[in-house]
Amino acid sequence: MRLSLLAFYQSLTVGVLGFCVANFSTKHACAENSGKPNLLIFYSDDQGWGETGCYGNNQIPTPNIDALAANGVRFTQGYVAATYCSPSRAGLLTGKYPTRFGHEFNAVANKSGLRLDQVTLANRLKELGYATCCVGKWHLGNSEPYRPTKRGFDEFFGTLANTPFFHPKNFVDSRISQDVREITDDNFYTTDAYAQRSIDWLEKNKDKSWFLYLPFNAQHAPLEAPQKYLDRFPDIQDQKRRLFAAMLSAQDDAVGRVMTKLRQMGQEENTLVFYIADNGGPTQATTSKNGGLRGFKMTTFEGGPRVPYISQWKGHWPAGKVYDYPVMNLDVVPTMLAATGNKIPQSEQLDGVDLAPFITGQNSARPHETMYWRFGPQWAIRHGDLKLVVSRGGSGKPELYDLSKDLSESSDLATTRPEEVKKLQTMWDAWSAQQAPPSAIDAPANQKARNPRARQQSAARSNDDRT
Ligand SMILES: [Ca+2]
Repeated sequence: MRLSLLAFYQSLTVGVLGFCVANFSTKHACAENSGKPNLLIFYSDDQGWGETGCYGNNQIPTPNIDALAANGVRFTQGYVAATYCSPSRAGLLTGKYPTRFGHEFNAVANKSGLRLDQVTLANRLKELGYATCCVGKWHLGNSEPYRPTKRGFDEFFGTLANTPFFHPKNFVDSRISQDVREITDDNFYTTDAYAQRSIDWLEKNKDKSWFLYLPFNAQHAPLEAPQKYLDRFPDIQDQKRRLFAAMLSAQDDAVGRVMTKLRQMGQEENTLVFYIADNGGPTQATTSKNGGLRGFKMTTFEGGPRVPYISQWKGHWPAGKVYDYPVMNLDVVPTMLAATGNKIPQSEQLDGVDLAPFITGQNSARPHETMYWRFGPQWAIRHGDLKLVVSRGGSGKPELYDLSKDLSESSDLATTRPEEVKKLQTMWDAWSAQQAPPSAIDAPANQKARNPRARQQSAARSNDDRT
């Protein structure tokens, strides 16, 4: 079964790429000054559902992120298909549940990367003639075949995995070479540098149709910020919170700098923008709050997968709209492809949908009647407003919540509504049976080594994966 599935995906990849290559020269010519929309994704790291002004944070001003919502659509129930970094990115860039292809844990990125038979959004757009660039934290594989420039991006400027903000690790600037390089400049701060590099790349590619993917490492640990951002928050006494505020403020500035560049280029109306966080806030580690939701990053309670989710497309999307039906990060690929005038064949079985008809009101139904999550022993299904969930921090048994009345998942209905528990359990079991087994599993800390020093190193590695 696995062999036939693999063969299917390989033939699909060859077929899709072959079709695109056959049409490449024509489409590439069309992409220059074609008027096709530019595409921009801001992907924030570990930013809880409550952590921007437009999602209720009144402590840390985020005027530039809020402006995206004011000029576009703010989704109150925006989800990611996985509750931590690498699988979330795998879902974003493929439009498929990452569990479909075994990308259930961060360990995949550490041991290999996003499976090579998976087509990324950048692959698709590059074959349509788009200029493509990834600036920021990749986290879909360190070794060369898995790096951004082998996955559809013309250029990459950023880190291959988690990193400090100063003197970043695993840093690559593909303009210079594909090799990991050391950053010796003490003033290099990833968030600021990513904004500058994005602006430079946009200037260089302003006459083309372009796709810029900007996955910040803010606000992932470690908490680090230049003094100029810390100085904006003299009244926050909790130093951890003050650092977080500075990091978010820096990221908001970066969003503002990129959007200002679009306006200067006269391209804001011709650019479809998404702003999404990769998973919920790990509140204890970084203070990132989840707006009253239960759970955190790496749990299947709402605080894990529900995130800030905004889209702006001036002149196409309504301005200042609040959209309340659930959407997912898996919807970005089909929405962006549709915006270019292209469709992804149904045979590819993407899990995301084109959001355009839902945003414009052409379709008043839910984009997703049912959503699924699997994260090791934790899992969840949301069908309509009912959610059946097994999550870290819960009872260990499936719990049933009505999210339309119980946003904080505090009143378990499992014992009073057993028929619905059974129905949702059956649906999730059927979905889970269609998913691939994890291709690499996160090793629990302390199980790899016998001597204390090696055990310590093993635990550190594992914690790095998990945070
Ligand atoms: Ca993350």
